[in-house]
Amino acid sequence: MPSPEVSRVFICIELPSSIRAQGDELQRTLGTLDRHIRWVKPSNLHLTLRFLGEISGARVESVCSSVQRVASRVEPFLVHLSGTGCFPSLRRPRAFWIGVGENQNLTHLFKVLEDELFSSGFAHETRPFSPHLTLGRIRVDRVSARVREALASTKFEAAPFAVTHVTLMQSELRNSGSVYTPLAQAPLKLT
Ligand code: 2AM
Repeated sequence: MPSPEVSRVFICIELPSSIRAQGDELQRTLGTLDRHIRWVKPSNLHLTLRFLGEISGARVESVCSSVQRVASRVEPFLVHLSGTGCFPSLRRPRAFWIGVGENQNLTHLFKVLEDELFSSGFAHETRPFSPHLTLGRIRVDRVSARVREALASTKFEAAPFAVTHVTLMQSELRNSGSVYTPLAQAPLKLT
């Protein structure tokens, strides 16, 4: 039986309500497109920096400290969400997402975090950092040409928003969907 001490966690950037509202609006527009698309609850929309999976309570404490140390060394910056796409491909879409414009500050934050986590014993992330905001997950292997075309032609553009803190988030998988609880919200360096 899994120990209650174990938590499923990830490190992310939380989004302002204006962006979540825009995501919600887009989900409503596409809502009835395909019953196999499971939309992420607007309150759960986030930008993942690093997924850590299930870790012990002691490691959660250590990651909290790491996140705080990293945040205190990185200045606030802007993120511009723009465009949409599918993972792994439009031909076999499993996740439908909003894209992040080229952003060296975001990549820098990811690298500093990655180094810090490596120093505290986590293996390096093997997948390239590919920032995105997942709007929906698709529960079938194939979708119709109509759905593919609708996803391919969907536009998204938001005003840049300021990233002011990094969050260590707990994710509990329930039948009704994921429940996210912030375990630490670390402010970026005060300028
Ligand atoms: P995704 O948005 O591309 O699905 C919480 O599950 C967050 O961690 C999601 O944003 C998810 O990315 C990300 N994540 C990365 N790797 C994951 C994995 N192996 N299992 C579940 N979530 C993962």
